[in-house]
Parts: sequence; C-alpha cells; structure tokens
Amino acid sequence: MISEELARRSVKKIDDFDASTFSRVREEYINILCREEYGTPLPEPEKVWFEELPLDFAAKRFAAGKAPKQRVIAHTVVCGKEFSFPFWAIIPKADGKYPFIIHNDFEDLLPSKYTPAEEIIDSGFALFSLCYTDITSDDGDFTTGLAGIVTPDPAHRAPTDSGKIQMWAWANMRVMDYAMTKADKLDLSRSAVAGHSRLGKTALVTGMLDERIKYVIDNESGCSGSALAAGTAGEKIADITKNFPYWFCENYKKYAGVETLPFDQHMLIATIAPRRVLVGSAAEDYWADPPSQFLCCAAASKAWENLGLTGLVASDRAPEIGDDFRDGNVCYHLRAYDHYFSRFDWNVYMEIMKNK
Ligand code: GTR
Repeated sequence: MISEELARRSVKKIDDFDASTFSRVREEYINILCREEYGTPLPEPEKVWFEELPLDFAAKRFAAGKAPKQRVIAHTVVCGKEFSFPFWAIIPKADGKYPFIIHNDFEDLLPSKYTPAEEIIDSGFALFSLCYTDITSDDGDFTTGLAGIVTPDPAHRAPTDSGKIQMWAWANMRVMDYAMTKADKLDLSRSAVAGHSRLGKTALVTGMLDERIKYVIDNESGCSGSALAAGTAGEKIADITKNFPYWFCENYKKYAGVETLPFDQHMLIATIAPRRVLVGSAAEDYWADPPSQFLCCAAASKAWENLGLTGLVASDRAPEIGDDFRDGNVCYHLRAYDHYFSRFDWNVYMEIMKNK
C-alpha cells in the first residue's frame, strides 16, 4: 500500500547515496528547502554568552526542590547587533548525566499547557523551555525582535530572506549552545528539540540545520512540517502561504496550487538521518492530515536505509489509532482525539529516548 500510494502521489524518491556521498545530497536538500521554502538560515552569532539570573525562593523549590527552575538570558551579537532572549533551564540536582529536551513553546510559562515540566523531570530528563514570541512576533512584522536585525529590508523581503520559522529555529540552536556548556550534567548523545504544530515545523528545521540535535520531536506539525504536500487531504501550500506567509520565504508562494513539486517534506526529514526523528499525529487532526505525515516518514526512510539503518518500521497500510511504530530510527505514532501536545505524546517520545 505505501509504495503504491507514494507512486500515486508522484512523490520523488529520496536519491541513492551511501555514507560517503550523503553529505553532498544532504547539502543539496538543505539548499533547496531553504531557498524555496524556509529562507536562508540565519548566520551564526558573532558572540553568545549566557546570564543565569539569581534563583528566588520558588525557583529553588521547583518540583519539590529536585531541580531548580533557572531563568537564563541568552545574549548574542548577530549581524553586528545585540539580541537577547530568555529561557528556562531545569536540570535535576541529583548526580547523573541527563538526556534533555529543548522545547520551543507557545507560552513563557513553566509548567504550561503543553509542557508538563515536573513529569518530564520525574521521567529522568532535563528540560529547556523557550517561548517563540520572545524571539520574533508570530505575524508579518519583520521590523522588531530578531527579525528586525536579520531582515535587510523588512518592507521588501527578498525571495529567499528567512521566514519566522528559521528565526525560531535559530533560537533553539542558541539554547543548544547553552546545553553544550553543561556537558557535566547532560548526556549530549541524547539531545532533543521538540515542538508542536508550527513549532513542530520549527523543530524539524532545527534538526535539519544542527547536527548536535540527536532526536527531533515533531508533534502534529502537518503542512510544511512532517506532512507530504503531494496529494494531501489537509492543509495545502496554498492555504498556509495565504494564512501564514511570514513563516516562510517569499519563494514558497510560487508552489501554491502546484501539482508536481520539485521537493517535498520527506526531504526535510531525510536531512536528519542518521539521527532520530519522532513524529506524532492525532486522529481528528484532519488539517495536519495523519496519513500524509505517516507517508512522509515512510518516504524519508530510504535515507536511513541508504546508510544501512532502519527508517520507519511500520505495517504496510494507512495508520490506525493506537499505532506506535518505534522500532526504527524514524518513529511514528497515531493517537486518538485532536490537535494538542498531550501528556500521552510526551510519554511516547520520552520512552523512545530512554530506550534507544
Ligand atoms: C494552523 C496552521 C497549521 C499549524 C497550526 C499551529 O492554523 O494552519 O499549519 O501550524 O496552525 O501551529 O497551531
């Protein structure tokens, strides 16, 4: 069923490569995805330093005092200008090296609706949480925040100038820079970046660009994230470029309504090989289109197979509620109900990270 459906949708196969030619193919995919969809990646900062704010009483007592809730300010110099943003760092006090998750969230709050901080700590993880609008607003304003610094002419964006997803991804990488300074307390071989919906798209772009991230957790990102555009029954490029043009570069608008695309989202997932990609879908999330997310994972799998690894290991049929395919390096689950970053989803991702 999978290969017939991919052929019916005319999804281009991932190229043949081996370990020695992968970096060239990966580079090509990154170039096309950045030029045509997300925009040019932001430059690395010229300088980065971190300020850890003093802990108040509540911060010291966070989660019964198991793990202080540290407010950190990331200071950077980028394109010759200073840019700073805050995030939370929660590293358990007890001895050990912790796997960790960088979660780009919709709120500057911890715990939050989508971030069950104490449960994450209790599962044996360290957690970093940032709020995407502290980086740049979620709208077409390119004059303020990080956008105001990196966009040469906000009134006339050039075709490949980065969209907001690239900016949120850049901030994830700065939090990863901070994690690198805590190597005594963190297991750097089990580093994850996570996000839901538009921030799931952001997690994938972060994983594409930053090989320090070993697990990419994409919860229900759908269109322009982990769902194939070709043949989708959910949100289309025409919808997303009409409603949220500023998430992308201007070039992406060219693909609204185009039937046969020269690239698709499986290429984005393929750039993350040989690292791990964990994708979650919700059965009633028709806009994200779970079957197109599942097929995207299946189509991307060839990248892992080319490297002698397993990609998605799944039944050869459309996904069903309760499916939890976690045997390969591309994992996919489909749970019941609607669009949400639920405790159920977190548990699936954390169990996989603990066992692989
Ligand atoms: C929707 C958008 C989706 C998804 C979602 C979200 O309206 O069409 O692509 O990203 O928003 O981020 O909440």
